[in-house]
Amino acid sequence: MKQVTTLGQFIIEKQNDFPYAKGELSRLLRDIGIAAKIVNREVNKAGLVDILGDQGATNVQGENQKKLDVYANEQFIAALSSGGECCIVASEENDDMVRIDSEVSKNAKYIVAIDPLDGSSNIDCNVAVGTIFSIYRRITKNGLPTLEDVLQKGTNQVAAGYIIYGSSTMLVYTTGKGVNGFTLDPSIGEFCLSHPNLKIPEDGTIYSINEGNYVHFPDGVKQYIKYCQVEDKATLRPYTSRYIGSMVADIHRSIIKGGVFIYPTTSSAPNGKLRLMYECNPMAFIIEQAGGKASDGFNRILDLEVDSLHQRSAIFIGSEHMVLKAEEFMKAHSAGQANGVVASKKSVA
Ligand code: P6P
Repeated sequence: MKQVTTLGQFIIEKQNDFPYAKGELSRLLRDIGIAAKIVNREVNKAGLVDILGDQGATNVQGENQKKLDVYANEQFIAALSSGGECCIVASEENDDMVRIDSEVSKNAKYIVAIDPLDGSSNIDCNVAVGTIFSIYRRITKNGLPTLEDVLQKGTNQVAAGYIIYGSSTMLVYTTGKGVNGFTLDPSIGEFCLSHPNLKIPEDGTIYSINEGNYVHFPDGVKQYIKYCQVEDKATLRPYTSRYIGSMVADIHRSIIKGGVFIYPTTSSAPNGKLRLMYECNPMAFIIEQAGGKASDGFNRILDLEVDSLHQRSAIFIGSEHMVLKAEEFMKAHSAGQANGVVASKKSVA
């Protein structure tokens, strides 16, 4: 009988990786795992329960909030509030940061940035969606936590992870010592270690980008797409194109099979579409820990200055050799944008 290691057991076992840890991070990760199981239950029956369709409200992104978005946001914030280890939540679904003022959290030392249900536009057509989270240590030492505690560079993350609600439900996370994947076993209601020490292939043959935006892409991206499509047996081209429209699913596939996911700047999204705090930074931390690479086409994602909660960034992320090749095309054909990309971060919407 194969030994089953649950997420809870694994977290406790790995706690020794942090000699000064007193269990707070372990409890925080456990709280996230509990909320993930609750959200999973609703995602898996979304078609049956009247939580589909637009809530009618719109979030700070101006996107219609689907009820499952709202539900997932509420569940994660509730779990983080009751767990007592988190003092602020920065969520895609909330215009401003959410201070956790509960009695148990007043001395909490962690900040969580979260996209509670990424890819939610796919919910109604039963395509994989996900949750993405990023964990930082509080910087300020006393008084109420402030925006300074939240707007930290990606290199300051102490942990990051995602949950993918797909053909199975998986939780994948890192605390800076490798990446591990856990598959939810519904028969026992536990996330069980299924993908220990995940590593992304250093090369791949799958490129993932919304080619519907082709005319609006930087020239470097257009040239890279053409490179992917050229017949060249020695380099296994033409590559395969796969685009789910759910970042978590496209990046999870890249980790398992190898590949590159690109969401560049476009004319309608001059700073990129994806959010630096709760989409790009956590995914970049995970991918680098799995041996891959993540940039905005020029600069390492984890090194980017964070100026605002909902700051956007271009992202080129996945197998190291594929990201490097795409960056070569950006340098050769869109070098002028390099400064623009960095400069535009200062004027982020
Ligand atoms: P587009 C989903 O809305 C999301 O935030 C990511 O999960 C996904 O990769 C991207 O947007 C899809 O955007 O413009 O291709 O539909």
